[in-house]
Amino acid sequence: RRRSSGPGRRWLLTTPIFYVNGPPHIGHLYSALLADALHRHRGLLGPGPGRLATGTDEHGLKIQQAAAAAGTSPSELCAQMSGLFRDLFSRADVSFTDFIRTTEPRHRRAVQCFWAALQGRGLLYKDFYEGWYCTPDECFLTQAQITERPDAQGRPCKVSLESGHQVYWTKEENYMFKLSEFQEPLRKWLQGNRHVISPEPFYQVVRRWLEEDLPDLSVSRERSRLQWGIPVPGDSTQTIYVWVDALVNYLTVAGYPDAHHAWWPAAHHVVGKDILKFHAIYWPALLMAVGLDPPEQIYVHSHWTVHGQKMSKSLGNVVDPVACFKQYTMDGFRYFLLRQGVPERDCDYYEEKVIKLVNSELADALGGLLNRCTASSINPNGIYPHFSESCFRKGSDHMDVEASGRALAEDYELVASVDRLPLQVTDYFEHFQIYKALESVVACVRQTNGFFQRHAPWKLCRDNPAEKCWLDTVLHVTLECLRIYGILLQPVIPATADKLLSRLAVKPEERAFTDLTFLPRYHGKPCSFEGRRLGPDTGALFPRLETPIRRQMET
Ligand code: ME8
Repeated sequence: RRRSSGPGRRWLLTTPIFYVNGPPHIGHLYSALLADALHRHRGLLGPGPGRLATGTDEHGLKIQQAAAAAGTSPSELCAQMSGLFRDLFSRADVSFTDFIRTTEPRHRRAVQCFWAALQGRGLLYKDFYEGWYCTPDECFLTQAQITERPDAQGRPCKVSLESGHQVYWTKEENYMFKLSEFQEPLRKWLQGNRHVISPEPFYQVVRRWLEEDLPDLSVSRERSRLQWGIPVPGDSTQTIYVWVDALVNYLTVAGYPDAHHAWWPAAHHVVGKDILKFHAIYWPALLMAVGLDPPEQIYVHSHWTVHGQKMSKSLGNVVDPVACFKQYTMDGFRYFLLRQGVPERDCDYYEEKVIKLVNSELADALGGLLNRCTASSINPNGIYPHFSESCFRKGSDHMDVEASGRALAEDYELVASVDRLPLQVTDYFEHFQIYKALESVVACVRQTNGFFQRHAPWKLCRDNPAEKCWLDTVLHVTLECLRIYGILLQPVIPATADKLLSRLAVKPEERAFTDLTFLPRYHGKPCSFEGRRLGPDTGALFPRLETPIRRQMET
């Protein structure tokens, strides 16, 4: 039922393009990491072709005002801030294949062509428009969408119900897009594509929106008020609305207007819930309007809060991702965000939670397991030892411990769990439940630690042939488990997974989905790892992080 994977399937994964009115925070990083993990995971399933596009949204009143407040020009502010986003994503190992800035000539051309296509189809008209305008949200609001609240000086002022930002009564001549004509086509599209928006609760939200009236959409602003944007072709008094400009970025990165056919509509957009309406209503309608298909998939995620409060610059509680990388390492922080972030609901961030999670799952459970089966005391030759079928007998006599060697029922359960794991993980990724994929990997890691503990290989004597045979088998099974976890964790913690796989001597060309056959010897197939020398020991897989309390006591 998912069209995003499978051999030869194309995908164009995208993140929102981010406003450059401030530096990036962990919310922006989260969007990018979700898209990156999906992109990397699909790369494991087959080489693509796939693309991952991200970038910055640089036009609009918000940016114009931010530049004025900072005493700089919009283009300087944009260049500086866009650079921060690009650096952050490069540093965070986001494997983007394109980074778009809406101030680039290729984008200006795409937007103007798109506009001409709308106009050519008779879907734009000019009209006087008046209403409450919210600059931070860059949109007009109806009476029902605003409320009155005192400002900092206690004076009453009108604010947006949804965002709380102040609104102003604005009257101007605008181009209008005949959005209302697309209410029915949008409903049909949603009905025919029940999985196009996930998670499911967001699909329902959009369906409900479409039950209400869908008024035409103002798609330009007077140039006298907004100069920082793309001019309407043939009308120098108007600037194209920043949201039309922004949404078209997805076509720009697909090669519009000349070369997008190979990539459109294979677009899979990752977006925050705050911009769902733009992506699930306006964007599909605009695409239909120019004769293009809506995107194949819209993945929606919720927000990060800090100690229960929404992250915002005015509250001063914005979490700086670069500081987090320093404190928790890059993979540690990637792991935390993707393991703890649940797209359906807002998630709370606090430092102790990061440290606890990363220490327990990456340093102790995964790192500890690797340590245990590669330690020179237990694996003195530093190899991937042989697996003995007679020690770990399979078949009808599984439960017959006496007759079938030393394996126990729980050991077969472990094998069954790890056998199932790759498909389970893939299914979770395809359903945008990366946190569940990680949960299932961790459950297996813990099961493997249990297996190791249960058989206490450190108590076995290498000089006794029967015990050595079993010892080798326990090590072989454990290493096989780790090989599977390493491959499956690549999309989330690429550097740590590389370290793990390199330690296991898994070659770069042996790390794809097709290499996920677990414990081939148990399944009667040859194993190319048996007898292989392990890779060099480069120290602990994951450093234990210090808790703030301990750090405090030390200073
Ligand atoms: O809306 N938690 O840009 P933007 C999680 N330029 N994600 C968060 C977040 C938080 N606290 N805060 C922001 C725009 N995000 C437009 C988009 S797309 C054609 C144009 C993420 O800089 C989330 O994905 O305000 C949200 O949708 C996006 O950043 C908005 O970034």
